[in-house]
Amino acid sequence: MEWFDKLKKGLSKTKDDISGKIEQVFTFNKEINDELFDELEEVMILSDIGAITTETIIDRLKEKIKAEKLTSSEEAKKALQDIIVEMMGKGTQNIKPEKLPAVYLVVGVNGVGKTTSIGKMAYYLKNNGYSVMLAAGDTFRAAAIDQLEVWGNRCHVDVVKHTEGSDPAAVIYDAIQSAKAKNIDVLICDTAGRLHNKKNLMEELKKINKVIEREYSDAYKQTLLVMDATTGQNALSQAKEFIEVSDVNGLILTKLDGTAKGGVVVAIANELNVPVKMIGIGEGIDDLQEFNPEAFVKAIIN
Ligand SMILES: Nc1nc2c(ncn2[C@@H]2O[C@H](COP(=O)(O)OP(=O)(O)O)[C@@H](O)[C@H]2O)c(=O)[nH]1
Ligand SMILES: [Mg+2]
Repeated sequence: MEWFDKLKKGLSKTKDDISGKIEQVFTFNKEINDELFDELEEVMILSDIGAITTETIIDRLKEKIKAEKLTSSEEAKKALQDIIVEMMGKGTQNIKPEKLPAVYLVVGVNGVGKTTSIGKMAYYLKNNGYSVMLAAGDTFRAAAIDQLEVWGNRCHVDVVKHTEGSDPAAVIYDAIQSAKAKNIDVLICDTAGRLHNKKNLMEELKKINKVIEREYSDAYKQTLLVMDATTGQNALSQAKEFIEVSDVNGLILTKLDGTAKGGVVVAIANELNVPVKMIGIGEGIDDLQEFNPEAFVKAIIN
């Protein structure tokens, strides 16, 4: 299946809703007037684009309509598409390492899809010719370690683990030694997201980062934040908190198959200074896609 088709299929719920609604605004209002802007604003906010980004987009749309003397709503729709594409940036994003060896630290709150995404990332990277190893840095529950092992078996990659309740930084330490010994290209580290407060989480991540910097200073290091698209604007505020406390290099946006909204992707592009690298569009092993902003915009406005 072509990747564009797959993205479209994965976004089908998003498409029926956000895109269907945007389409309706432009079909019902043939002329450009206040009603069109009001309806557009409402649809965009309801689709998780959020008030701040919606306002920015509507303002730019009004300016563009004026500057280019657009008169039909069809032209306005095209202008809207251009504005959002410009906001999102061009070029396909992915998680291929810029140099080797690489170490990826995967962070995010509980339940967003970290462990599942790590499994899919391992599969994706292996398919692209990289050797991969996983580190079970979420030691909070035995089930979390088992879950990562299941993914390791599925992808035929080694998983370095300790027992439940052990120190995550020690797991990462061992995994780094093992990755070095086996000449692994990419080591992906799982982490817990269920620490009860921000201070604890910060301290744990700090400790892990210290180990990585000390033991693997030459490695290409990336901190990837996983966000659940179905939580809309909440995902955005969670992300802002993580970005405040750690250097996040990229975002993995999961569960885009599970939301009829999807506008949060646009809000992320406008409000966070971190690129979306990959998107999750299902629970299967190959349901993690490289992110192409332009294709995404075309899937929601056409
Ligand atoms: N539909 C769908 N479900 C997902 C996706 N990514 C993760 N999940 C599900 O979300 C749930 C939580 O995932 P998990 O990886 O355990 O989250 P973690 O706590 O962040 O490690 C699981 O049931 C996953 O199968 C996705 O892209 N689409
Ligand atoms: Mg997990």
